[in-house]
Amino acid sequence: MDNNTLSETSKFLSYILRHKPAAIGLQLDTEGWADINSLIIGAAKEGRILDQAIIQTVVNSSDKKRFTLSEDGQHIRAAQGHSTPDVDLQHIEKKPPEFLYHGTATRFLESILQQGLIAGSRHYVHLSQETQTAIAVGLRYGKPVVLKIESLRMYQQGFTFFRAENDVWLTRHVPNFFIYQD
Ligand code: HQG
Repeated sequence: MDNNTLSETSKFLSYILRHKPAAIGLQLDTEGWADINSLIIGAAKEGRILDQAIIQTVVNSSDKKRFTLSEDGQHIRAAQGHSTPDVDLQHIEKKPPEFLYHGTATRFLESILQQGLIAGSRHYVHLSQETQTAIAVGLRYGKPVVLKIESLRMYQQGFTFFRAENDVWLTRHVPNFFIYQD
């Protein structure tokens, strides 16, 4: 499979497994799992040809380990990033490191420094342990800027943090007084 097809298929799977399973008549369970056969059948109805091998290739080649296969190999889910209300993935709660980072675009700064970081349409605010990841995330929306979050101080004050299967850190909201421009 060439890189374009790979990336396009990965985006399709992200869209279906995080945001709109109903677009292909697919049902996810509350932990976000989809039956792979149903996924293949649903996709085919929309003219998109998938099979086990293609799905396996996308899962294996995902730089961010976006997808997880179940142990029986018959189910797949997105590791994080959901917006669909069907899913309430029980991420593992974890004590965060002293600082975590959030990449965004400069044009969102003013609003973020006023309201703090909000999850928007997703279930959580996404944070990373390294600044490089944050820069790449910020680049998606324009000129990137990296925000440094006082995650340990938040945790000590009762905020909950989770670490997804692919090491993305999640929390519900980051008030502005824990946010610094790096
Ligand atoms: C911004 C990708 C104005 C926030 C990445 C972001 C990530 C505010 C945008 C994952 C705001 C939401 C998630 C406020 C937050 N005012 N703007 N108060 N609070 N924002 O895409 O974190 O490649 O929903 O800074 O790697 O950018 O898809 O979240 O710019 O891990 O696997 O609102 O998506 O992963 O955008 O990205 P998103 P995100 P994948």
